[in-house]
Amino acid sequence: MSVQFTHNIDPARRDFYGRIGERHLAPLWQVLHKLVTATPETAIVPHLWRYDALRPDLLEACELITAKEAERRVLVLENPALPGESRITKSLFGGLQIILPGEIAAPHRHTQAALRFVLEGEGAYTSVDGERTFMRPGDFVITPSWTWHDHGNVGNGPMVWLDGLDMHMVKLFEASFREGSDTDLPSAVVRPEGDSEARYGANLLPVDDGYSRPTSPVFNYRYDRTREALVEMQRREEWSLWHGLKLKYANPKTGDYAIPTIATFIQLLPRGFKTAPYRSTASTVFVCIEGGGKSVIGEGAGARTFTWGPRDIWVVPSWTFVGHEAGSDAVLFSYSDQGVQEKLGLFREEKRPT
Ligand code: 1HN
Repeated sequence: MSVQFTHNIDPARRDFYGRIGERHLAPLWQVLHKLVTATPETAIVPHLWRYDALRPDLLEACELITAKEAERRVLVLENPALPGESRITKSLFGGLQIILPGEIAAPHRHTQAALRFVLEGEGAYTSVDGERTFMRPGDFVITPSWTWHDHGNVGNGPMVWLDGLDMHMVKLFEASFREGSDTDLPSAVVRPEGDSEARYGANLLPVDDGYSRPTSPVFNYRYDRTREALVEMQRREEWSLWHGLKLKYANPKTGDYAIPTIATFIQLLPRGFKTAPYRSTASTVFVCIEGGGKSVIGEGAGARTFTWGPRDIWVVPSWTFVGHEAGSDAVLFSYSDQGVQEKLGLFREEKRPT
């Protein structure tokens, strides 16, 4: 049966929407195409944080608040399109944490999983479930969901790292729990430093270990080993047109991403290399650890070009083309929600021919 309208239907419709609204009902047809878009519509914008420009702010924060009072002295990297939401992408948190010599960040645990990517300094440790790891620039360190963790700086200078958390996924699912401790003391050391790396980081796996977390049991992927692998592979001069030489940080027990909710990668772009335009549904945070270059993000008149060097951080939104060009041999760390999207069958990518 087809309906023919012979008069102006709009007032009747508005009246109807008003009446059903009182009963918490709404017409889908008014919002369908905002909800189900033909292609991804991103709420975030590309942005670059230059480390040298924000380092004074980190140091000033140290004059204004102690690590103890702050619990974690972190400056949040806020996507400019989403101020006040503590989002670097729609699903992920990014922030820079600074800890001074003699300070500790007391033990706590939460269901949000965290990564640390070390930018500056040495002499600070992170402890996870009673094992410490001392961190150095370029190290990728994991705090799995619901594990006790604390940090301490026993070195001589400030130490800074990037914190990445799956916070907004946990928020979406309304699955956040946290617990603090009532002491200001570091957590007890119950396993020797290097224990996890020895058991799980040497292409060997213990039998009968009872380890059942979905997160990698290796909790520090040290940069000296990562870099050695990249340098060795570079000799073969085999490059992905879209990624250069790119590797994912893997959980040795499962082959999955090291953190189930946050995909992490390391990537080498040799001097002069220019990647072909690439886009995916995973908004991605990039960090330069070595070298320098530029990234072109977007297309046509709206394209942005970011020039980056060591410790700079930038974000590429979902379904936005990006091409990188290395001015010198460059190493990039990156993190995104790609692994979650893959598991849900949502991940898509497009590789432009060159
Ligand atoms: C957190 O627990 C840490 O443990 C760092 O170092 C950053 C950002 C939001 C929520 C919890 C840490 C964090 C955080």
